[in-house]
Amino acid sequence: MKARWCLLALGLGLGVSHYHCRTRCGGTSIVHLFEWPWRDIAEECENYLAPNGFAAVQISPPSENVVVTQPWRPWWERYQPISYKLCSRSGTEQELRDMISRCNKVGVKIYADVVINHMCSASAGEGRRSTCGSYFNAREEEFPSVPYSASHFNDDKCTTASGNIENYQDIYQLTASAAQVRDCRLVGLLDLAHRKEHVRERVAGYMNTLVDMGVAGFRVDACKHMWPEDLKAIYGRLHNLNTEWFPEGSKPFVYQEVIDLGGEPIKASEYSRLGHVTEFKYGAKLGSVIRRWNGDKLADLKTWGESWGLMPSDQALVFVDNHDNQRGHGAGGASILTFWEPRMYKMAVAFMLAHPYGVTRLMSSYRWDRSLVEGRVGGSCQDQNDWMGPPSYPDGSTKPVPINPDGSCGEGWVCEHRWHQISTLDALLQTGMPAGSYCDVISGQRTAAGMGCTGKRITVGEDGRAHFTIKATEQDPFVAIHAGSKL
Ligand code: AAO
Repeated sequence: MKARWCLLALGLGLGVSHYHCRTRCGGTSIVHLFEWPWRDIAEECENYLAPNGFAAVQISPPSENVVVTQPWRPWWERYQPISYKLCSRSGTEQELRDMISRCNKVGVKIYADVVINHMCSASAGEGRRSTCGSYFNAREEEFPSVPYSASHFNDDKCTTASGNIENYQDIYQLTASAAQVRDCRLVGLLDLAHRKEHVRERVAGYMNTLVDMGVAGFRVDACKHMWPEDLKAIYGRLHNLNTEWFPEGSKPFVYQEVIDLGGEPIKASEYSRLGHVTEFKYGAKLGSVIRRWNGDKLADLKTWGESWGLMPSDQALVFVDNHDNQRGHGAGGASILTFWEPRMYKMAVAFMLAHPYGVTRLMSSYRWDRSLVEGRVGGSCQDQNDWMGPPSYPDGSTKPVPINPDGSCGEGWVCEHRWHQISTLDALLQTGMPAGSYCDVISGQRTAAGMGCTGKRITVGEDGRAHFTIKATEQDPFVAIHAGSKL
């Protein structure tokens, strides 16, 4: 039966400007410019993101971190804070401030990835091996630049022998397990005691410094490892957004990293009353469908959404992959699609951007010299180089992001957000409609005489296919034709 309607959408998702955006509020998607220098982000906001309708950039942690040299300057050193001073591999405080204002000026918001659950590793030693040169003593839990001292950590609360999280799954000792995940050290990282007034004050102070600089929201790292009531107390202290760029009374947009793929006592739903939450099932399930695993078919995606066991759409922050699971860290499993499999990846991202579920976030990566070996789990493989940092100079400082004449990025930066299949739909697609010329009812309408069209004309060939070009920047990145719009 020939279709009577054909609707095609290329949306770049949602904009967000409120604490907890519950309705579609214009604008477009977030892009995580992973490890980008602040100077390059400012350029990208002005030259590409604003013109192409992106709403926001997620930036890598801006706080001072420990400098790790074994392995050599891994990306993950940025998840080991030493203080809340704002100098990092991405640049100085002044460069950060300049980037935030230049991006805000062109309508691209900045969301900062904030690491507030912990400080550096307990085995990070002592000294000034840090991105601002601040002194610290991990063994004694001394961070004078904040200041934090041993009494500000959870050592007294953690009951595991190692002091580390030893078991996520311990569903039967619900309270003990939850406590373990929240009061013990995540992979050996010194766990802050957020029930303490001093810690709440320091953490909120750090986040408010960023808000006052013009940041519009936060990706809050490792929320699963903090008690919801402690986070509520901290969020409650956050300033309203800077009125130089945002309406009076605007609240920071908060999205919380909680890995909940089921099977553990701590649930993402415990955090959704505080802000958006990462929906890790999204990428895992979509990857499985696009790979056609488990007999899944693309057509099944027509029911995509909460009926697939995903959290309510207005609570969800979604992505095809993130900086962890594109390199086997965190969670999501083998079905996760990444830039290493471009054809399927583009399909997944285009679907995510066109589908109305959740607040969407694009990953923008750099390439590294993968070294895949047999993993601990049979059949799985592990990347021995999953630690490798961004394109850098011998001194460890991050290289700029060069833009090639064709709009792609050079020097090992992948820039999936610049892939034209992601920013522009330019394809010959099956419409299922009878051959003929149709008026696109989104961009226009048939003229009174019926032969003209005030909008786009779509020509459907004998095989039912038609060529569509939809740029992400179009006001309404949709095309719709139906039997009645045939010219
Ligand atoms: C580095 C070294 C460590 C060293 C440490 C201290 O790699 O060997 O001990 O320094 O010296 C990043 C890196 C870490 C790095 C860390 C600090 O990924 O490798 O450690 O910086 O430099 C958990 C957390 C989650 C976290 C994830 C990586 O819940 O929040 O681990 N992600 C965030 C950031 C991440 C960062 C940190 C937190 C720390 O995005 O970049 O770490 O700031 C289960 C649990 C998950 C748990 C995973 C992994 O997942 O559910 O909550 O994530 O295990 O531990 C299936 C299951 C799924 C399970 C998964 C894996 O998929 O369904 O539930 O298997 O087992």
